[in-house]
Amino acid sequence: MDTSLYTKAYSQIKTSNNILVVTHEQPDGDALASLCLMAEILTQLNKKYTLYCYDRVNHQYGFLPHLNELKNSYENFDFDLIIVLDCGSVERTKLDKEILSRRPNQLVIEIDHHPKIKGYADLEIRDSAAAATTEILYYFLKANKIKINKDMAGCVLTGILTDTGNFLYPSTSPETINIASEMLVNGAKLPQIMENTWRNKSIASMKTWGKAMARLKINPQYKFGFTVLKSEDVPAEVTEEELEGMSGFLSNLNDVNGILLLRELPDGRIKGSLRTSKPNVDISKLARALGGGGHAKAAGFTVEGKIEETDKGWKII
Ligand SMILES: [Mn+2]
Repeated sequence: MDTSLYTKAYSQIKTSNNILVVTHEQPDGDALASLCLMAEILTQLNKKYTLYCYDRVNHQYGFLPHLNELKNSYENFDFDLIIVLDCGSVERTKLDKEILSRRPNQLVIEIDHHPKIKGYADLEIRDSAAAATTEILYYFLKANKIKINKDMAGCVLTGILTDTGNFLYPSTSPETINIASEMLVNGAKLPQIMENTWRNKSIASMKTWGKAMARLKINPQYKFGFTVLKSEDVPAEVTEEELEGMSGFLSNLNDVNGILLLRELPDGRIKGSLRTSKPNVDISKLARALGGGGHAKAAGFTVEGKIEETDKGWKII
């Protein structure tokens, strides 16, 4: 990565006065940790900023600094700089109309590790080999000689751990491990992160995972594992976050090219999560063919419909 992009982005931030920092809908640990890390950088610079996410956030991430400042509304769209973090596409901000029709004096910086879909930012920092957006932000901190405090270190490590399934996914590189180790030295609290992001499953969510696992089947022709969760399988108290790691866990299944988890959402749509641990399989191609997107090893899509059981198996109607 060309470090001049990092220094350019930092100078742009320093000359801006009213900054919007935004991440994707249904945010995960990396999305929120990136947002909070940027908030900490802006706080150190004494900048006026708004942290925005379309969806409300579960309290489990309350340990991240600045998370209590997160809003799902804003007063006026008169920002002079918009920083988009961890969004595979501009649509995932749910502010795409505002961002795409921005005034000439409104600049957009995009920092992301998803494969490129369509350019829209004035300055794009993209590294699809990075394990997390916070990994890219680590290089941003280094390139700009920003002192990494405990809070920043915690954010970088949270993004890395949640986006690699605690170093299990193939996106984990030697650099990822080195950065994580450096963050521990800088004061990141590993036990606190693990308690809140991993050892946080309720009995209701464990039983829901159990239902999905009990139904797991393998398609012998494609060597593909798949399972479904109907909306009645998921009790209301089970949060989106508690179901988050399930597809990653299912990808531990041996001798398959990948897995698919189909889950009915309360709003009448079906969410498909695709995972693979095979180095030569790019699962995002399948996700894109189904109208979704994502990474080579972890991708997904959403379709309208319901899941029905037939004698031949599960069917989307
Ligand atoms: Mn991410």
